[in-house]
Amino acid sequence: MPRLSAATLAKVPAGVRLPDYDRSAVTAGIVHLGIGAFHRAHMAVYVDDLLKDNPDWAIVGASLRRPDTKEALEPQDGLYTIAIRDASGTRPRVIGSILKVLDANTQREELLALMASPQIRIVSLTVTEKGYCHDPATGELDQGHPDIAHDLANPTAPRSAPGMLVEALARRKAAGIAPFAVMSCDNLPSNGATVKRIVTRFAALRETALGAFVADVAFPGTMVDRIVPSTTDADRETVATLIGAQDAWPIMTEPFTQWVIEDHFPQGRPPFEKAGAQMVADVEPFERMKLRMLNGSHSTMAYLGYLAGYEYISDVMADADFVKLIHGLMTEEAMPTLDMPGVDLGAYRDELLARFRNPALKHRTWQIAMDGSQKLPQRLLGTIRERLKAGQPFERLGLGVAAWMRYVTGIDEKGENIDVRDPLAMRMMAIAAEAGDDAEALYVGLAGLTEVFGTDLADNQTFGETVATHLDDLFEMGVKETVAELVAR
Ligand code: CS2
Repeated sequence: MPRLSAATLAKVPAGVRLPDYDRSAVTAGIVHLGIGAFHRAHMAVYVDDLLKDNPDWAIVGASLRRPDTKEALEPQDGLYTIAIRDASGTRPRVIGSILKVLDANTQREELLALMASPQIRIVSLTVTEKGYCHDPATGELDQGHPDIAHDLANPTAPRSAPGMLVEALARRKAAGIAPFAVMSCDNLPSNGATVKRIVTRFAALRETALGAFVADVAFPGTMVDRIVPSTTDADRETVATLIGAQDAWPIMTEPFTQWVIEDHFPQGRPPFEKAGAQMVADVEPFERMKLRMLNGSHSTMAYLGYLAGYEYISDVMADADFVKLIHGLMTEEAMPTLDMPGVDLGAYRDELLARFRNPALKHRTWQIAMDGSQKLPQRLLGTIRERLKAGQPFERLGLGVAAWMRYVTGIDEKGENIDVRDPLAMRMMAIAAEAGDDAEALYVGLAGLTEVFGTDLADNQTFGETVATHLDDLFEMGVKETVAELVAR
């Protein structure tokens, strides 16, 4: 079977949607840092919808860590398939909006030169939570981060996302070229304002005047949503059969997609709204809703579900006790903290539950469990803080936190090792080893991670009692019993 590429595109069976524009006639207006599966299922698809009428907004992608996406897409001329899955089947579409992928490690100069050129008016990012080198509890730049130390010592050869952005902006400043807008598409709270604070701080550490320059750059906030499980070899075979060509890295996703964007692009932007994005003046309420409802549920299901032996989110959703727990978490604990005029939160919740049930999606609990130390603050802890302040209970959210603590011990209920992926994994496992089977000691050790819990939660007695009691139950009764007991109350 031939490899998907510009030359083989004509052989893709009729019925598979292909780029509806001349790819040789479009030019890049966007550089995207962190060209992973999420970007390729989300923003790149919106841009693909728009290129026919807006040919100067194509994307050049860059990977800051591994060159694997470049290696997969280069022989395919940047073309790849998204496969949209639900109970009714798998529908492929070929995307052409990514013109080229650069590896920041080996092509740093080419990437920085492009970012500094006037044709690039937006630099967007999906570098995951940890890619911003910040303290998740405070949202401030982590000045002790090794990549930040490296980039401050070598500002013209940066390796972190903040370092890349600031070096490109410094070059624009020196050349008298207006700055690009920086658009984070990661699941951070107030992602625009947070990333602006981090990047401006980094710039100021380089040079005061550069800090002032970056303080005036536009950092529009976004709420992004589409569930994107990692691709498996079985997925590659399915896609090859559907499109009649080999695609080294197709992207599997769900029908649902949402993008809410703060409309702040001084150098212009593609008409994202024509592709279905919502352009708003303030994106924060949407982000908060999504992080607390979708991602808070996801993380809770990931830790409890993994420990209960459920491989996929759809397996978790087949357990009536877990469904009750998640329904309650959203309805009783998250929804009352949200102020969303004009949005039917009950309908939003029901749609989320239906998406979680999608049997074709095969979204691993283990995948969502990754990097919990970077995710917990905005997904569960912010909601808990508000409930604490209002004197309201948060049993289900507290169980989610306890399940994370149980998970990061690295040993499951059968005594088998868990492959815990997290920047703090080593520290957390050392804390767990020290605590042994003492739930209270484990709670105290982990709650002492101030970059996750700040100092307020660790000192809060109600928080401590709620989480430590659930943690004790998880050890004593196991996950399924603990969930059953809580939802029966
Ligand atoms: C998930 C998200 O992996 C995770 O942590 O919760 O990636 C989730 O699928 C997306 O935010 C959905 O938009």
